Amino acid sequence: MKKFIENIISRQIIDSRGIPTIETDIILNTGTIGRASVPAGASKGKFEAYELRDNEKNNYFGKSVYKAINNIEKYIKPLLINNSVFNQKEIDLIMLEKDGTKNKSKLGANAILSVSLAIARAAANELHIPLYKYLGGINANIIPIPMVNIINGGVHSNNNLDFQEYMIQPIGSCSMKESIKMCTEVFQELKKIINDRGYSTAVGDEGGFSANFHSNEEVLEIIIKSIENAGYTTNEIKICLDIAATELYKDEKYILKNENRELNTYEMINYLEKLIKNYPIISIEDGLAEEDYDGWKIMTEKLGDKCQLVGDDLFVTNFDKLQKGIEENIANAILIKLNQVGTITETMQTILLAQKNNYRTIISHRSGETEDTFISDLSIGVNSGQIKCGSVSRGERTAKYNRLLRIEEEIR
Ligand code: 2PG
Ligand code: MG
Repeated sequence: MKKFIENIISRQIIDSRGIPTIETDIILNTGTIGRASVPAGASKGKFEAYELRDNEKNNYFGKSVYKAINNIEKYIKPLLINNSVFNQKEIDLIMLEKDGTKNKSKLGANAILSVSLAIARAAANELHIPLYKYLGGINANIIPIPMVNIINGGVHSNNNLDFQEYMIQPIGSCSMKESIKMCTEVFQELKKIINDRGYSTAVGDEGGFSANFHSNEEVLEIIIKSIENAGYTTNEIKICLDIAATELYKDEKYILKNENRELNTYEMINYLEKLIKNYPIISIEDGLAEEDYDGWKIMTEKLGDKCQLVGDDLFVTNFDKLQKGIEENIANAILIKLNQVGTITETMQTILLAQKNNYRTIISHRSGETEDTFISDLSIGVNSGQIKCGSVSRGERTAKYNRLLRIEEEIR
């Protein structure tokens, strides 16, 4: 019996920040359903695929997504009905051609992505295999090492921290089960320290603590203390930062409010170098702004062999941007976000390009998330090696970790 797409239903749901987003159901003639939803960023790269919102003042402050949903109903659905659900590439291409723009601004990357992901899920469900296996086949078996966010700053919190994310990575762990144990224990110890200092234990958008601290260094000291209090060493658990430097960059200067300093590119690189030297930091994401391209070259030359340098806003999961970065020796790792590019096909092409060129890959959530755990399966499906999906608190983040725990049980 031919298995084809019989219906597509999209709806508006809310994300973890209480902002509307799209959820799409793909319904097959066999009765099988594939469902997926789309996350949203706060610190967005300039060249991300276009997120279509209604911009009607009286509708969720302009944030509703009914136009994008209407685009699915009116333009995408008629083209996909009766197609085989196993034609992921063709389906993604049909949507790209219908959109016709470079950044998916006509139909909306959020509209396109919700369909693209739901198609993959429907296909996996139809075959009665888990999503990671559908995406990666028998080769999908590497459990990623997580970067677990424990302190939020930047635009993910209203505290005073310049850096957006302070994360820990349990490099001494051999399994997801162990990674979760290690990071959760550190998280609890961190909470005690923060509480003892009389700071707020409230959490930010990605579930990390969101208090006001005296300096970036104070945060790093506290993290080390909580690693030790939990009974681990900084050989087993390292620190990763997402500076999200584009947000700090004004008139060719990096404004560090917390430090009361303004740094030029060279000074910023020196500052990061000093941090790497003094603290067990092994990964820095967006250490410089996306437009500071020459700075990135210098930073990679200076720090590239000491530290993982991750391009997020810099590459926006874009194949051509990564290709250029590889040719010019910029960064040595890429953050992968499905909604920066807008289809699963393009996302996987970018991942493959990175892997072929020895750039490390980190599959990532967004600061505005849903309960969808697609990225957990994707990280294993493509053997990304690393994943960043927030703290060990807040349900939309723990959903991803809990999914990874279940997958680990299946493939070990
Ligand atoms: C980032 C992401 C996810 P946002 O900068 O890496 O942590 O944040 O989704 O706000 O872009
Ligand atoms: Mg980032």
